[in-house]
Amino acid sequence: MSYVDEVIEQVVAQNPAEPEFHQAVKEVLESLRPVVEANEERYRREALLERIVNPERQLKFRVPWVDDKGQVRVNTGYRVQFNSAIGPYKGGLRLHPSVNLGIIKFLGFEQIFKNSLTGLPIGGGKGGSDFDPKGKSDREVMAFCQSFMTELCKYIGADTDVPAGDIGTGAREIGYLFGQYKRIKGLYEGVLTGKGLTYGGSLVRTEATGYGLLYLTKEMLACNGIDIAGKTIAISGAGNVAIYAAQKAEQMGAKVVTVSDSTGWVYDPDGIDVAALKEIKEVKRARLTEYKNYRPNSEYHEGRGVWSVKCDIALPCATQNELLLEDAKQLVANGCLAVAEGANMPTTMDATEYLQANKVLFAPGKAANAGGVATSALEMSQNSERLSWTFQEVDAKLQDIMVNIFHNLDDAAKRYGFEGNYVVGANIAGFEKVAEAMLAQGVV
Ligand code: NDP
Ligand code: 2IT
Repeated sequence: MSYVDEVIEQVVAQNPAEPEFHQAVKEVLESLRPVVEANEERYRREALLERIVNPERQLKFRVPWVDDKGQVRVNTGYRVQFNSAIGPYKGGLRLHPSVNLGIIKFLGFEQIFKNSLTGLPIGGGKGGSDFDPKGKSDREVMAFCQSFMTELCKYIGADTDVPAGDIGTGAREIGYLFGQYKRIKGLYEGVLTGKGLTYGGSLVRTEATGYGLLYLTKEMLACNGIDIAGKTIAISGAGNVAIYAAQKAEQMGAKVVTVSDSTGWVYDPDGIDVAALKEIKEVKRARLTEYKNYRPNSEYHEGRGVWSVKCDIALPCATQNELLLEDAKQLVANGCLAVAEGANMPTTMDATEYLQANKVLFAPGKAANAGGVATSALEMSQNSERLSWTFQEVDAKLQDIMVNIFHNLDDAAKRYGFEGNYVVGANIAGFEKVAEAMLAQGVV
């Protein structure tokens, strides 16, 4: 049996009931076959693949907190410190009722290669909890965050592990987490990114994932002779990534016609009103049913359906496995030219293969959404030098990083005879640096 197949088999056997983790490992290792085959003897002797699929450390802890009625509630907290070969662990904290160890491991595993692709010195990690911030008061969210950080603070630090936001963790949650870290540890350090601008945050971090997604998409299209201006875009999600993806798409002259949340989706033939979306989601923390009050010409539909709308470009920006084979078929039938993943692993493997087989340009999340973590690394740099850069400086660096990522994965794909396969390119380019660093550092 090939080394790749052996390790995939081991991962499935040793991590039962973690389908998302299996999926992420399979996708990466399948792409790495040409690299692994070229170095098989050495990698086997060094057990390189076994090491890369096993987190360096995984923490699971109890998070008790008191709700507004005086009832004690208990959630489970996680932090998976996956790989520190190229820098301190770095990755977000997801707060969503669906969170379990397998989901955090899939996200942490993806983060290793994504962070490597940014070209910045950050290792891979991820954390979170099954706590649901939706419908909770600010005080309840604070109580949860304080309890979560009371345990997490023992394991993180500006030079060891630097968490940030993800689904359900935005500016409010990062503020409460930072306050509690500082209070317990007595350290004013860049232990979290995505901080508010008055206490060490970086300009552009809020916008970075969505903006970065569009910078990379524009470059991918341009290198394939397509101009993004004038194109129709379908976006899923209505959170941090989706909002700023829509904003940048509009600035580039494209028209975004959809957004969605977990209950339904909006079709706005005149182009999504980003200011209205921001007010509904960022200020009121309300549902998308409200959108019609701002834009009477728009349609609201219950359930899922974003990918049934005719578009030139599809940007899944909500969550994992939200773009299925049947959706891919619909997109292809409607003449879609490109899919770029704002979310982590939003496209199933069979859907990805179908899109690629039908010549749809496909940018995988670990490249396309890397702008968020890249800007987090820029926030860490600013915290270290105790300076703040201007919006223009950070934005220019973000653009350079995204354009470089695209060319690195394009080049890696070409080097191994997979021209145009950006999934293979991203996995190989991300892996090469981490593998070299791991081998150089010996058996650790
Ligand atoms: P937010 O919490 O801001 O928004 C998430 C959006 O996706 C909401 O509209 C939410 O709807 C929807 N959503 C979440 N879970 C589900 C679900 N199970 N089914 C349907 N819809 C769902 O998160 P972000 O925008 O930050 O994150 C979105 C994606 O981007 C995630 O995959 C995340 O890992 C990834 N990402 C985020 C980065 C960041 O910097 N924030 C960086 C790189 C990747 P509802 O409100 O109804 O739950
Ligand atoms: O998935 C991701 O890259 C993030 N949620 C951002 C992580 C970070 O450390 O900024």
